Amino acid sequence: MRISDEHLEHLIQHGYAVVPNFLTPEELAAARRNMLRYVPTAEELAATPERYPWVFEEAERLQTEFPFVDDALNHISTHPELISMAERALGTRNVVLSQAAIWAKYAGTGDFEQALHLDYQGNTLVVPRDDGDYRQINLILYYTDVDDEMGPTCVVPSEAAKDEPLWPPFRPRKKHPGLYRKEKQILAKSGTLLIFGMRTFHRASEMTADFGVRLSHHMIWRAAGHAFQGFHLWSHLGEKPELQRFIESTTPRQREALGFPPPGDAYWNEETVEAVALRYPKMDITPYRERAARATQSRPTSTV
Ligand SMILES: O=C(O)CCC(=O)C(=O)O
Repeated sequence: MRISDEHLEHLIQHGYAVVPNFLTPEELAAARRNMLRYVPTAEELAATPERYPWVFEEAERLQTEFPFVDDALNHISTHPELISMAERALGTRNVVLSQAAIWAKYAGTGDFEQALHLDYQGNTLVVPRDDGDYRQINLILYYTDVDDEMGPTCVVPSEAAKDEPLWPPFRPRKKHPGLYRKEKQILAKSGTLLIFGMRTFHRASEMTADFGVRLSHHMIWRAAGHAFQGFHLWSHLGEKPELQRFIESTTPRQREALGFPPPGDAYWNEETVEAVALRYPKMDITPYRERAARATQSRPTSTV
């Protein structure tokens, strides 16, 4: 288990946890290669800035959302270790990926400093509860080293913010200097995972380096059961070839993290199994077909 019970205990006690070396070197290299299909390296940008006008126009918003070209980032977004973490933190098997986006920030191109805030406005219609399956889990996975010049994320341990009201979600520095004095800078080597709650005040800080790129992957996990929460229903991207390809090639449990019904779910019958097999011709439909067939055989025959 890459995310230990001690990490989860830290998350619950303090509102955040840091997991160094979450990714294997191979996963990290593949994620970076995948990310560099979307954005240039810092060296490429410096050598030919005129090729990338959008970097300067959109400096603070260079984000791309799941599903991704290549599957390295798709696999990380639905990583079995993240599924396991979400199951344990929420106390339910019924967990789904709510949001996943990669983000590139280039030193010297924009103003990256944020105010301390909570992320919930786009993730729930109400306000967050941090217990049981109401909990939503925010993740930032760093694909480059983030030292104190590369805009480290800052978090306020939950015990230092326990008297803060939930609304409003933003805390400007001028009005809340005390909260900023309690924040902790998360300095991270590439491959590190930061986990924090929806009630954890945090922010991105300014990039003061003259040169470099900060690559990160931001995710949110939640329980499937509460319709007042959630950022994405992945079905709305069902026409995207990237999603079609990933659904065809991944595991039933990773599909489930996107909302796909698991083998054995009551949804599956002869008709849906065969039509889904047509929709995703490269997918191994066997587990769905076998469980549906077994369910049909064991159904009691009517005596009426
Ligand atoms: O990139 C970071 O370090 C934090 C970003 C963040 O908190 C946000 O955009 O909500």
